[in-house]
Amino acid sequence: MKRIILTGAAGILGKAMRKALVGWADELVLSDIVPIEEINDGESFVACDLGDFASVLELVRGCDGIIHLGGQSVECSFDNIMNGNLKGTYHIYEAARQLGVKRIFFASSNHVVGFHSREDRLDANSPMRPDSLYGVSKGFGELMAQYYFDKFGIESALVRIGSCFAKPIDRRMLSTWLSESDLADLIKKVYAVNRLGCTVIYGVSNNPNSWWDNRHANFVGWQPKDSSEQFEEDVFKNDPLLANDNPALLYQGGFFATAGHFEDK
Ligand code: NAI
Ligand code: 15L
Repeated sequence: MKRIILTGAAGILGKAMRKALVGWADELVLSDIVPIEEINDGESFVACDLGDFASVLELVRGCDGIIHLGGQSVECSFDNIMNGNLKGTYHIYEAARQLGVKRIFFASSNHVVGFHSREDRLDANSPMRPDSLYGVSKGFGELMAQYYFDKFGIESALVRIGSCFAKPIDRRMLSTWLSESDLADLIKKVYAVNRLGCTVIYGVSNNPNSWWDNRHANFVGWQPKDSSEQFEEDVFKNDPLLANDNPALLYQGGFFATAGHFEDK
């Protein structure tokens, strides 16, 4: 791989992917709205607010691919979501079109489908049922990607990441956990496959009780290796059972689905 941009490089997943992708690209161009002080060999840094098109255009110039992790990553005020996720995703795709970038890894979220019941088994054809304004913004990003594929041929992996952390910390995450190593492997597969199209992929490890079926994306060749099973005992010990009638238990998005609307200040 040549020159690849990593947006959101100062965030949780950005930091993890910097480590996991060492040596994979000729140059990993780190970008974030907050500064990153320590830059390693094979990396460079460009500060950029995704909400500012001129900055995004400069960021994307001369790159061969984009791993788009940047933006608002949980529920927040609409203004924040609009800047980082609505404008930000549009700016990434429009810059890619103007500058001829052909493939984007888009960090979507399970919260696009968070209002589905935990009884449902979902695949790429399941309807979006966002559980938050944040989830709506990720659905918007997926539609943006589909539009830029259909009209301009820009390929995307729409990766509905479950819960990507060092380890699952609650009972829900036993179903939704994605290991950092499986995520890094998915990024590599997305850039290695001959033809990607515009493909929804659930970003989830090989957990025993997953709600998501990735068979439609088998052609990408990604086989997650990790499983939340090894963490079950710890999670059961540390995360008390919620009452059966707690609505957060009904929905895949958990408390994203039950929390009230975030008030703009
Ligand atoms: P994070 O909040 O730690 O990182 C997001 C980064 O984006 C931050 O460093 C932040 O400074 C940057 N950012 C925010 N607004 C920006 C703007 N306007 N311009 C430029 N940069 C901006 O989030 P995390 O956990 O690393 O997630 C990365 C991506 O993956 C996010 O898009 C998130 O929605 C998505 N995701 C993550 C999941 C997880 O389990 N960690 C689950 C599902 C989706
Ligand atoms: C997300 O989309 C968030 O970015 C992350 O912080 C977690 O809350 C994750 O979903 C989750 O559902 O566990």
